[in-house]
Amino acid sequence: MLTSAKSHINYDKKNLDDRILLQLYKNMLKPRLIEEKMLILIRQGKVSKWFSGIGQEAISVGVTMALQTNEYILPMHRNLGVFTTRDIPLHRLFSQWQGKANGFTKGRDRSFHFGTQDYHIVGMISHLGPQLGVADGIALASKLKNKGQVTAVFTGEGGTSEGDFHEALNVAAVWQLPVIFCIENNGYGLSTPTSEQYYCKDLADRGKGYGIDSFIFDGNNILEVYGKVLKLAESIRKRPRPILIEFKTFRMRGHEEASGTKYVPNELMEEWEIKDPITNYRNYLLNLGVLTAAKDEELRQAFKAEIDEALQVAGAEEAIVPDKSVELGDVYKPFEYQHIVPKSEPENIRFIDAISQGLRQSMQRHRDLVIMGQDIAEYGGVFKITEGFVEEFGNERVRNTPICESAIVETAMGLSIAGMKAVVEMQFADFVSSGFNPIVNYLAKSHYRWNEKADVVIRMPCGAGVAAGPFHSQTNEAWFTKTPGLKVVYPAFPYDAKGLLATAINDPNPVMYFEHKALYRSIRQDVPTDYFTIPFGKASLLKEGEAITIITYGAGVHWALDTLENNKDVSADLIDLRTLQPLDTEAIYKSVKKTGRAIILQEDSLFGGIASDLSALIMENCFEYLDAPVKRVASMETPIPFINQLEDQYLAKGRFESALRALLEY
Ligand SMILES: Cc1ncc(C[n+]2csc(CCOP(=O)(O)OP(=O)(O)O)c2C)c(N)n1
Repeated sequence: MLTSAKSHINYDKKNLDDRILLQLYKNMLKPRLIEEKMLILIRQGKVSKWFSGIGQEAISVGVTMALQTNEYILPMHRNLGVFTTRDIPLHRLFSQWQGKANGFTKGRDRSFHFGTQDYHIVGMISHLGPQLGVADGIALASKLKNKGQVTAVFTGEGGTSEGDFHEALNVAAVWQLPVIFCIENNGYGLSTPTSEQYYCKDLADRGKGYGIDSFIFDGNNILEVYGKVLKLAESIRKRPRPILIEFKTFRMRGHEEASGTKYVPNELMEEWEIKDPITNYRNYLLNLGVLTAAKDEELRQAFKAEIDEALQVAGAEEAIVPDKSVELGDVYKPFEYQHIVPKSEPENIRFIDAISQGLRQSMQRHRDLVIMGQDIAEYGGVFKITEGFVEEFGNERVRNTPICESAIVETAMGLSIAGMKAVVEMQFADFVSSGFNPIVNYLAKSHYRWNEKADVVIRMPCGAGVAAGPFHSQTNEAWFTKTPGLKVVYPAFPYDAKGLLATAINDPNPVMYFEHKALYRSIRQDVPTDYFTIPFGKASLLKEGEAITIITYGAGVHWALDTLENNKDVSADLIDLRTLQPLDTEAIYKSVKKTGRAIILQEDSLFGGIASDLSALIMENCFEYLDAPVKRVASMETPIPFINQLEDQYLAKGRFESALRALLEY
């Protein structure tokens, strides 16, 4: 039995009662004992990876106990104490770590990479930083709905070097969001010491640069962590604003169990060993008389029994049997499309007006919809699509953002987690590269990983033909069609643009909505003035013919129409795909089986584009019907040049007619 000794941490219990004092102890002891068991299981090969939080328990436990149970926490890989303090049944945690179905990811993601709405916990993705911006979104929802709730989000000191950290802090400051940013400074990021990670004295100093109040707390002192965070949380609930806390602590084991700590000087280990948050607190409670050695032993035995029992439950659970349809069925959240037919008279409007009208009507319909983007509020956006929106919907729902695509995509995800909807306007589709990581790794994979929707539409003003050069002309849909979990919409006409945008906003899955800039003011159509929807995954057959199938989308549709206008003798089916994910393969195969010839026109450069996959699909599914090889026509394998004559040469448009003729003559 352990006995009492001196405490090396200065505790001050202030007015905390014995019940809380003891609860804090129990909540730290439980994850410690789980971890000790885990170390044995790892040696036995029963758990694959383990990121130890031994020595850092006071931070997870103190912060979690300072929050209310319906306030969101976004923990990292060393925050087991967050999960156990929220009382998640241990057998479910063990199932999660063993990749079993009773875990939280059905064996699809490991360790702490999961969230659970039941416990208001949103777990990390491996990339570390993105959840900082997600916390902004959850906090924004709390603020917009006057919920008076705070959100706590964790990062290691290593993660503070990522752009996400800086973007998230800045957004939280500019919008005064109730977020508690918790840095666990444990001395090392994998093998990298703090001296190679940042140059300022304390990471808390970063708060000043963003106009955020910041604090340094002893991360090994449970009473300091709990007491101070409790006070701050109370204050933030009343007056929403972000704060930054740097918790000083130390990582007592390797980055992960297999990697060891050879690079850590012994003196450091020894220095921190005596500051162990549990041993010291135990001694403090023993001296105080709140805990006795016998009671402590009793607690330990009870936890060990609970752990063993839970391990048995998880161990007895059957291993997952792979089933393709189950896996494919969880990539997207099921969406019951509601077909809404327009009733009003049409009006002849431009492509851009249709998008603006569609967005406005969705804002009217969905009170929980927030749109965010650079210069979209009073200025109306660089293309003026949101002109007049602030007057109608107010600045809370039509939000100008700082220039930080990643944090805004993450904020949109946070809004979705908190039950709202978001549309993000990329100023130009090209700039999505600065928000690429959260789109392809966070939004796209959420439903598959932990059953959480990403109710976000990203508007992508894209495309060439406006002599705008390499960074304002790209059509980068192939960056996204490649990624399971995203839907990709690419209308070519005002009617489709309006109806598909309405559907994109209704759909709870992440949708990349491409709107071609060259069509904005050049294409007009009669479009009903009231709200209507168009289903995804239905191509439109714009022309019917016998000799060849032309498949295209976006500006390519208009290039093909012009070409057919100038080649009246060509009898072609012209398919406008309208959505690339889901893809209407049925319409493609039906037409190709009829004509026996297929040509695919794509504005993007050739290699790795959607045309290549369409070609492969046609070969695989219609080979016996083909009278000629499938032809892809795309733009040159260069970046998009600026000046007109170079841009014209680059674009597929100029090569389409000859390719069409050649294929017909094959
Ligand atoms: C974007 C990205 N880069 C690198 C890694 C590999 N990696 C995982 S954790 C880690 C160290 C993180 O250090 P820190 O943020 O201080 O947290 P700690 O592990 O010390 O708790 C690294 C380099 C990663 N997961 N994601």
